[in-house]
Amino acid sequence: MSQFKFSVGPWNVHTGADSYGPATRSEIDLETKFAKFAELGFSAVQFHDDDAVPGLNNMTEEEIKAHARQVKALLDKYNLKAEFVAPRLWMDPHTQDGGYMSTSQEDREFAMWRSYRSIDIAKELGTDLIVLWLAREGTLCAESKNPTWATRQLIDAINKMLEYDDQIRICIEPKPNEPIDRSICGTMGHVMAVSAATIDPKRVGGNLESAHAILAGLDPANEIGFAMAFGKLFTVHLNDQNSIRYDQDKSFGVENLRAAFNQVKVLVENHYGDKGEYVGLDVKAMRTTSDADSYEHLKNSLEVFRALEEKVARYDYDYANKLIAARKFEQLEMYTMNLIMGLV
Ligand code: XUL
Ligand code: MN
Repeated sequence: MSQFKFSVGPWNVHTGADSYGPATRSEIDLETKFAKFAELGFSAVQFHDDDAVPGLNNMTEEEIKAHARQVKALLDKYNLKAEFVAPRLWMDPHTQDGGYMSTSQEDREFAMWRSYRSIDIAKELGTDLIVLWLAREGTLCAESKNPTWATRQLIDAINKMLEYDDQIRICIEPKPNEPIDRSICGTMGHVMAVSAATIDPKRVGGNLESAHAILAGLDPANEIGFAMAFGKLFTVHLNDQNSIRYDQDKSFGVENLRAAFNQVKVLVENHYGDKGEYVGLDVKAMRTTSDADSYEHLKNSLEVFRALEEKVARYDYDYANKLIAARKFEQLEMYTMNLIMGLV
């Protein structure tokens, strides 16, 4: 049994299409995904605004809320909660050059409209958390944006969301690149600085995704620990990533088990989950996976997380602290390796 509650998004069960080829698996409807998420042991679902309310651009505010209420009823049916809603500011023609930092005022207004609607949807789904994955908030052409102006645009946009609703919490999911070339807010350090500059810093935190930290050349466990030092790790997206390549969203721990162990260890040591935080997975099945195995990567990630949780529970802190005091780091390293390998 795990001490944590887990969450996952509908996009984590997908058709396998990538930039170079078509779908390799069939579409699965939302209710079927909910049923399977519950069966696998997930407690909550993460949403983009249009995962919850498809086609919201062409709906009135009341129609959007009414549709969100139907999704809430479906969640209730499977005893699932909604964890967060994230405005999808990267698929629409209006977000070609980003949202809050777009060079077009009309597009910036569209980004705010989607953000306000995401807050409305979140409230109907019973969550106070908005995630901002800043997909295109940066530059494709370095000279196209003044980074100082762009950073202030982000702070202003967040302030407007905080003013729109006095309960909502905003959680930035930083990523250093992809699909844009250079992000404006690419790491957890950036997120903490932006948070501090808003009108209500305690309502603005971060979502650390393992793969995004690795893409930035940083250690995911240290990024988690950094945000937790400020009490601002509102959620996590655990997964894995083979070095600095395209964003892979591999199953948790499959590339670097020691780094995965240290992510679980830092979460446990700092009482992640005590304020109701979920352990979110943001993992994708391989393109070669069959329809029948559409959920295997979720099962595998949960299994790896729980196995590492057991390893952390068995971690001999007295022994480790003695080694640390004597600066016997070779022995400390090997103790950790032996624990992970199942040799102690
Ligand atoms: C993209 C990514 C997104 C966000 C949600 O890299 O991680 O799926 O987690 O918008
Ligand atoms: Mn993510």
